[in-house]
Amino acid sequence: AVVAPGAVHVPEWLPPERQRELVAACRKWARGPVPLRHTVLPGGGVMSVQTVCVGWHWQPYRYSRTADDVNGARVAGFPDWLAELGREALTAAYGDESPVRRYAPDTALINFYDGAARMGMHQDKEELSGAPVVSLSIGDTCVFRFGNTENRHKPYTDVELASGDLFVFGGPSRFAFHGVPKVCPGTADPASGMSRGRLNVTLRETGLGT
Ligand code: MD5
Ligand code: FE
Repeated sequence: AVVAPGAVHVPEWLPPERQRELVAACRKWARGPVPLRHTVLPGGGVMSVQTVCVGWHWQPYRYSRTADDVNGARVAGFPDWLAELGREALTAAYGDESPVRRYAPDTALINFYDGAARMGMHQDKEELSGAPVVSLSIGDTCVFRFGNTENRHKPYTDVELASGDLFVFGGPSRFAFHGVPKVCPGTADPASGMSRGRLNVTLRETGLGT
C-alpha cells in the first residue's frame, strides 16, 4: 500500500524463516562488539528503545565508526547479505519503476522494543544521502505514526506494523516525522523468532563513504 508519495508498506513481506535468520543475526550483534543499550540523549534523557548499530554507529546526532558513547569499540562490519536484502526490499516496494539506481545501504539501526517502549516523533536527518530507508519489523505488532515533513504534529497516519512487514521511506517521504506510539505486547508469533517484544531493523545509506 502506498501511504504517501515514496512511502510504501508491504505487509508480510519477509517469510518466517528469514525473520528468524534476521533475529539470530541481531541477537549476535546485540552481544558485541558494541552491546545493545538504551541510548542516552544530550539532554540526559534515556531512550526506552534499546539499539545496536552495524556498519556505522548512530549516536545523537551523528554517525561514527566507534561507539564513543558506549564502550569505544568499533562497530561490526555491514555484511553484503544485508545490502542484498535491502535491494530486494526496494524492488518489492517500488518494482521496476524504482527511481533508485543501485541501493547501497551501509548502516543498520537495530531497535528492540519491550512492551513499554516508545519512540517519539522525529526526523532522521543524520544521513547525507537521500536514498530510501528500508524498515523491517519482527515480533510484536506496533502502531507506527507516519507524519508530515513540517512538524511532529498532525496531519499523520497511524499504520499497524506486524511481523514480516516491510516499509520503505523514499522520495518526498524520506524526511517525514515519524514515531512508534505503541507496541502491542503478546502479539508476536513465536515462528518469527521473537517470543516477546518488537525488533525493527532499518537499512540506510549514510553517504559518509568508507
Ligand atoms: C522503528 N525506527 O520502527 C523506526 C523505523 C529510528 C526509527 O524511526 O530512527 O530508528 S525507521 C522509520 C523511518 C525512517 C526514516 C524515515 C521515515 C521513517 N519516514 O520518513 O517516515 O524503530
Ligand atoms: Fe527514525
